[in-house]
Amino acid sequence: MLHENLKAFPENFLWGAASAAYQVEGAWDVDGKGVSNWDKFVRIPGKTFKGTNGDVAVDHYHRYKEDIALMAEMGMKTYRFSVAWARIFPNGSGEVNEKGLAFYNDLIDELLEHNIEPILTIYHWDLPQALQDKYGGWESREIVEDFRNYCITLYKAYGDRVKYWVSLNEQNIFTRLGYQTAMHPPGVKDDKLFYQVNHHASLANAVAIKEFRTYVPDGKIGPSFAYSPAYAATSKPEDILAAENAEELSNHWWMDVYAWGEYPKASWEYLERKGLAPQVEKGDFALLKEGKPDFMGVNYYQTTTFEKNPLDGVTMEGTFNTTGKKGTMEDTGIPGLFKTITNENLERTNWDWNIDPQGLRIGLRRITNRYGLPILISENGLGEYDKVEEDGTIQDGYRIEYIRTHLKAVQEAITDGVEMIGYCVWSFTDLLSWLNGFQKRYGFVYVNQHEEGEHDLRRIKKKSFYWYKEVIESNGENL
Ligand code: BGP
Repeated sequence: MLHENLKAFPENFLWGAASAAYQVEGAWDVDGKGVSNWDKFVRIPGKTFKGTNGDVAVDHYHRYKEDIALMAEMGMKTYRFSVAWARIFPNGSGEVNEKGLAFYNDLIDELLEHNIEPILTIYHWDLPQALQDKYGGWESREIVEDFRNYCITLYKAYGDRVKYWVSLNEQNIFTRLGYQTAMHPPGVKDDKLFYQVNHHASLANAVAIKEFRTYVPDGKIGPSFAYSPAYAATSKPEDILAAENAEELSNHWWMDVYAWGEYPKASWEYLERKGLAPQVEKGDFALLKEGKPDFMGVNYYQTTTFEKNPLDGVTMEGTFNTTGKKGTMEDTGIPGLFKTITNENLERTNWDWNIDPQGLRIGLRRITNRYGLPILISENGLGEYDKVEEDGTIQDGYRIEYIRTHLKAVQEAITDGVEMIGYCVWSFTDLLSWLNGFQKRYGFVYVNQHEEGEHDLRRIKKKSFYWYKEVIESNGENL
């Protein structure tokens, strides 16, 4: 529907930005931190763009006060950050590292002193390597107990001050890239294991939420799901079915479990026939049902368009664009179910990500209709090259346009009746992009950090910084 007048953003709307420990902190071996799976993975030649790693990242560990001062200057209402498990438990379990606990304590206090609501992500992909070595990390059900212990430690330490929590960040991405495409640690390609690993992660997510009710009864918690709503390439029924298959196997496979504690039917039947369905033990579904979140966290970047894929069609082997050379992304799919196809109606970034604000509105409505949960947009933003002009400014009008149109879509969704908690832009400062180095930038604040050459890590406010400041000040009135 076309709206003549849009509803205003809610009074207490959380305007913010997000980050993740590995991508900003640096200080990878400082103050007793243990080694994470990413600390190890990035050292394998050829895994990341030009061999970049998070050893220093943007040194937020040492510069968080400067960064939070900038957030306050911008008027940010919330900051979503993640805790590095290996800072709290260098070995994943066992003895607590007090210095690690102290770091996030100080960070949280600093945020609160500046009236910025902390949103704490418990797990944003950096697993203590010790657990990978001990029992294969997510490959073993043993991880559920270690994760429970880690969560309870965080709830006890920070639950008095942190009221918004994200359990797992993009479970669908870290399991798929870790175990289906081998692009993330531990770099495995094994479909059967992928579904099993994912099941363990779902159990861990449910345990995290269950324990949360005891330790932080007045808080809110939910997962952050990487939602790419599925479109059909044409109105041909076989393409519509392909898109349905994709929506179910790539999206509902996770969101149904979060919201209802159930796997979607047709996908379960399909995986069982293929011998790929996860092994489920007695009590698993009861536990999953107990882990109902307070909100659905949504990380939205783009929609994906699908068409029919024959039984001998393309697989998940296609190249992913991690170089920033437009047009290098290849189609992927699952034979007999679906394959991706370029959507000619959409513009793309230099990393071949579709730019589709309307897709966000569509996605928000789908979630609302299916699950009836409030939504926190825990990530949305534009990764692009930025250039420091001779006068020292960064004119990122393209980023302003991206965020403005997506915010407009959020407002349209609000007008449609979607209950929105807040909106976190990815990201506040520039940071390390897992596979794409430092050249793919997302921040409102430029950080002088590069793959090669000069990198004094100085912070420069981009044009978008001043723009977002005004958006926040006016509570989104002048988009
Ligand atoms: C999400 C992750 C973030 C962030 C973002 C941008 O999937 O949760 O950690 O990296 O995507 O992705 P990229 O860095 O690949 O451009």
